[in-house]
Amino acid sequence: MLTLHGFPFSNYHNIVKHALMQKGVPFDEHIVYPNTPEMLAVNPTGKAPAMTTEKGTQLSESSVLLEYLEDAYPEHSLFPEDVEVRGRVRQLMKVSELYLELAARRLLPAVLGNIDFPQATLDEVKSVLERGAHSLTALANFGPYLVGSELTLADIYLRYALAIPKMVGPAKLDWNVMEVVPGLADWDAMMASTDIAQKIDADQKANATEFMAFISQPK
Ligand SMILES: N[C@@H](CCC(=O)N[C@@H](CS)C(=O)NCC(=O)O)C(=O)O
Repeated sequence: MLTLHGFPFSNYHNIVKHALMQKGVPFDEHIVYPNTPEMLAVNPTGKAPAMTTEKGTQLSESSVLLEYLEDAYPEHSLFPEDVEVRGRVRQLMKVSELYLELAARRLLPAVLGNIDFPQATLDEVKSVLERGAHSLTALANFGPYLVGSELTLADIYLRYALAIPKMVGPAKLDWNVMEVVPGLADWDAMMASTDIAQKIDADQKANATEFMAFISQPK
């Protein structure tokens, strides 16, 4: 059986876990924390998540894992049939990663570690986040999913890519992505209401104490 390596507090881990559950692909969840010898043994970057496929190949990078799952398990596809719409799904995933998740992640130490950042960094992060929010507004149709009536990988990716912007925006930038993108709050509530999202959120909550203990250990 396929193994997903990572930890349930991780938003990137949860993107892949959600896709596996949505596709109905059986998997073992191997709880392992970043940059440990155990993680480095399955992923040279040391980051979560990683995957050992049924044939024993070790892969990493959440978007690569999603593409692999679509190739290896084409049934219950999370990509639309139409290649033009598929392109839009990939565009939304990339925008979510580059201009929302990664930008906001820069300020995670400001929230979790209460570390002060120079105003220039805060301004720079906010301007990238605004670019992401503007792009989302232009590209998503919320009908009710991001590209229409069917759930796609773009919805799954964005749900977890928003975790850190939702946290750091209001706390450090006086800015809230949920308020600036019309339709996003309703979409988010719809995404959170599914059995799969609720299971993932419950697993994340249950992992919080152990993860916080892991990151507060002296390295
Ligand atoms: N580009 C990677 C990012 C994964 C990532 O940043 N994972 C976090 C956990 S949410 C991590 O392992 N961080 C540890 C580190 O950056 O050293 C992906 O898409 O899988």
